[in-house]
Amino acid sequence: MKLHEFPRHPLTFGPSPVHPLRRLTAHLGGAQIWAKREDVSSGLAFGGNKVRKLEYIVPDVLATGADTLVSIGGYQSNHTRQVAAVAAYLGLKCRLVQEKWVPWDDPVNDKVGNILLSRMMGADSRLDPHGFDIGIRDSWKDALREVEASGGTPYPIPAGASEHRLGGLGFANWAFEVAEQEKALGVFFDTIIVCTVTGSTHAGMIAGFAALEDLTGVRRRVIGIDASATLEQTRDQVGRIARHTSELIELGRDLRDDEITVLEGWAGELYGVPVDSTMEAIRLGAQLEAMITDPVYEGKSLAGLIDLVRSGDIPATSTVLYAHLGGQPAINAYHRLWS
Ligand code: 5PA
Repeated sequence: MKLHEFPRHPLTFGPSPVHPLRRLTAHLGGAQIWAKREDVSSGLAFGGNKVRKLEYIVPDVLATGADTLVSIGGYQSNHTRQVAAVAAYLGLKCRLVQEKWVPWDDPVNDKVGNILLSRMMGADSRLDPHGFDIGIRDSWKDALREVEASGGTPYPIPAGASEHRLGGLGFANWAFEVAEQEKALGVFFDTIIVCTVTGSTHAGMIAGFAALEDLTGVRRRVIGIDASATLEQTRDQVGRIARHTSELIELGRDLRDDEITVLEGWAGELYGVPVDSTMEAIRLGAQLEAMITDPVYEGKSLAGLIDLVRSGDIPATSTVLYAHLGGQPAINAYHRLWS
């Protein structure tokens, strides 16, 4: 099937906004920097990148007749909050496994921000002591069995919706949305910067931009910035999901190695724990653009962008698009960083 033939259940206001970051661009004195904002593109509980992925998954949920969405993430998972939002919006139940993915010593880390919002929206959100892992987890399988045992019909959504068959489609379509916006704005983004952890955001973009390249003959760089700190696992997962999504949308060729780029250097030692470059990026985004980024994801990808522009790896002649994927509710669970 071609991408536009896959059913899509609208959960966003429409295309996410694209705008220039003029003060950040002037401050760095290199490439022109723009942002595309998944954080302000939906009315569902502060939105974010999972809403776009779920637009392609909801038709399958409705077709199966499931009554409970079951998913998994860390205490401060943005993904599980967005699954809770979509469940509430569709009138379904929601069961969430929230693992202790981050050894972050903050007394409200398991109480405020994303987890508070999920509970407010009626999700059955339960804590689990297991640590970070982007793979398929037993705790999640147990939750699926529990829902079944209590008479419900679960619909499984893995971490970040990434290992889901349709998980890459939302961001494959993002590529075509960018192309439309470029036409309207009279601009061309030769480089895209995206945060990557469970992989299907970046992987979907790779598949979508590959399809676009085959139509237009124009190449661009899609650079994933690792925020998992488990680089090999994330790189494998991005490659696998990008290939799978390419097949799904009938790309008709193999992906080249240069189409799959996940860079390390800004994740620090541990997922979810900010380092100096993260804090500098968060400060620059906030104080130059009032663009709020978080210490787990977007602060790390913004740090990557800043360094690549400063070093000239992204040359001054470039126009670069920073994919802002959301994540702001988690800042409440990191209040010590600013108090
Ligand atoms: C997340 C993911 P992928 O997981 O698709 O690679 O996206 C990375 C990412 N930015 C980037 C934000 C704000 C994100 O929330 N979050 C996960 C979560 O549980 O919230 C899936 C890990």
